[in-house]
Amino acid sequence: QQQLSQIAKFSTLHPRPDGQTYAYGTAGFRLLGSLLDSVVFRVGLLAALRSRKLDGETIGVMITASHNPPDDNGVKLIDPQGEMLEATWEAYATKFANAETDDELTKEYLAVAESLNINLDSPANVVFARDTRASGPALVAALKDGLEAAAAEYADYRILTTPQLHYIVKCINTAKTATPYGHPSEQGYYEKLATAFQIVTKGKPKPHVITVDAANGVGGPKLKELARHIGSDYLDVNVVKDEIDAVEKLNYQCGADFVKTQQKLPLGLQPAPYELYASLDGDADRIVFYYVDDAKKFHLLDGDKIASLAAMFIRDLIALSGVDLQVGVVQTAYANGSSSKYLSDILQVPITVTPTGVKHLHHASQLFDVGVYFEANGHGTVLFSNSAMKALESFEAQNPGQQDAVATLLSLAALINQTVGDALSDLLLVIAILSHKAWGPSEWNLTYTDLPNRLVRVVVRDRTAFKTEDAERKLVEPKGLQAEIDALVKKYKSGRSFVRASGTEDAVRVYAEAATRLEADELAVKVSDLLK
Ligand code: NG1
Repeated sequence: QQQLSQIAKFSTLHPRPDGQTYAYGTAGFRLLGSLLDSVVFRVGLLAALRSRKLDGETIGVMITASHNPPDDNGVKLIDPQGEMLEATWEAYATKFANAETDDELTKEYLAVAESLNINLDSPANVVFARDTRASGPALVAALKDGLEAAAAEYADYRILTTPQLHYIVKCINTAKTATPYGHPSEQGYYEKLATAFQIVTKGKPKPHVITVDAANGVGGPKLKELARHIGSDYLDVNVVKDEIDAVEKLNYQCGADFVKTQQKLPLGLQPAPYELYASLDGDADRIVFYYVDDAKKFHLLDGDKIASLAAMFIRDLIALSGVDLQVGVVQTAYANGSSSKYLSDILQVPITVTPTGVKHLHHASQLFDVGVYFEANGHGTVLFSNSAMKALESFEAQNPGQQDAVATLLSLAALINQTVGDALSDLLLVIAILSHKAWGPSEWNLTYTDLPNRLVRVVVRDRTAFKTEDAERKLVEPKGLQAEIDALVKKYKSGRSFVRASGTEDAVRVYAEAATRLEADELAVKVSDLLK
């Protein structure tokens, strides 16, 4: 009862803006930072309930708007194993955020507690962090009010990348198990990754210096710290776009999203030919790579290229090791057709296609012994199942080749963030693989050639009218539209196109690919015209 009156009291300090409706989507809540105060307060309440429901396991709350513009912000919850919030709880989050009055909010709170048999006197534990946005500190204050109102214990990890907080959540919740994930601190994260990188690349030539565009976000200082732990005997990283104090520059004409969607270099970058470059997004959970050739032509190495590289390397290591494990890849409809062909025809690894949103990819990749998942935009990771880890740890190698391969696989599992896509960990993974293969970016790029493609954002009257099936590759509604798209696609060599409603913006996305740039552009325009 005391908790409920505290919630009602604190809630008056965080009023919900009139006329605003909120939805917990694939990226949590995300909109203008100035509209999020009440939402973040209420997320604090929900995080406390979630922890109580899970016997006091620690829940994470990350305040970030990732690749979005500087004035935006967002908030998302992290489940105990470092995974995204369980889908059924997204609906509670949305309900809490939209409760009209303080009274309605306490009623919702009680209703969730009662319907899920949650004891409100049991312990609740929450950890949180934020990115570098100007609206962050005020939102943290709102979150603390929510946690205090709900009588939760909490720890403020201050400024972190999103994947660092996922790592810490998993570390805390596995600390007392037989397989602790690591030390639950930022320091522990650097040490774990640095040690794994040193082991994986031991005896290989030192990689060329890599230049990383940190989108003027949190990834900049964190990458420098990580590189310091790795040591310049192993790796030289040149971090650019690292002005975190110039808040208006966050993600502005730089960063992973800009480079991937514009298919061009970050503003002002003057790359040397055939050297490797990378761009992070604003909270460092995504990465894309690129280089220019002699003619200064830009070549993008996106999430599909990372997935293919990782799948190839791990598949070969598994074959060398003699351990009976299957590697599989999870993609979305946005994966370039050439990458899927390369994976299935050349590498002969199984592919699963899921709807957009990393939680879908993450779950699907848990079904493989080793599941590689990446969205084309560079968000992804590689998951080693518990049984794969046990098989590797207990394997008795018959020769040094097998022993080496098993040791490398085990170090890769430590190097790769097992909770969520992590730009810093993925960066090290790619560098380690390239150094094993003695490849530069152009050799990596040669594995397959992307089909030219175009992604178009179309604003429509009602995006909810667009319903899909078959992992978003076919429209079922509006009726008849898919047949019209199919008829257009048929006219193009290697043509493929699909339409789906965005989960993060009020728009519909049209994707098209075809044998030539001209045809891909034309197909995208023609399909977009069908929507008008
Ligand atoms: P939507 O807006 O649903 O297309 C976008 C990205 C996703 C994912 C989410 C979450 C594309 C085409 N879509 O989703 O891959 O990253 O944002 O941030 O890149």
